[in-house]
Amino acid sequence: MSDCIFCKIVQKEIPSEIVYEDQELMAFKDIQPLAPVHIVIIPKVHLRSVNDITPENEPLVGRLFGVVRRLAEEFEVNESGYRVVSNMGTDGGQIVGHLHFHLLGGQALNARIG
Ligand code: D5M
Repeated sequence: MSDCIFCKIVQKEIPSEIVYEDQELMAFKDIQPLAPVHIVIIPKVHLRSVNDITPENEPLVGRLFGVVRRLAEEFEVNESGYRVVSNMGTDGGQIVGHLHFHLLGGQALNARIG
């Protein structure tokens, strides 16, 4: 998608602090961190949100969670704990319309949801 900021990050058209990349997946530091560890993990293919996950791309999303787990280890939050969030749509507070998962940790996070 030509006007998608995360597709531009995938294409390296805009800079980002990439912490993981393979053929299908990418992870980079969130530009507006809400916690000491705040990483955004995305599939490179442009899916708009969780609503776009189909049986065909479920294996990709499953692999994405393997990357989440490895990043949690690498950034040393796997023992202390962390949160994985995907915002969807208006009520979910989604700003960027490219499926992504936030990995948040490095401090005690507010337990409240919403
Ligand atoms: O939030 C989208 C998230 O994407 C938000 O936390 C900021 C982050 N963001 C936006 N632009 C960039 C760039 N260029 N680099 C890194 N992070 C970025 P959501 O509400 O989940 O849609």
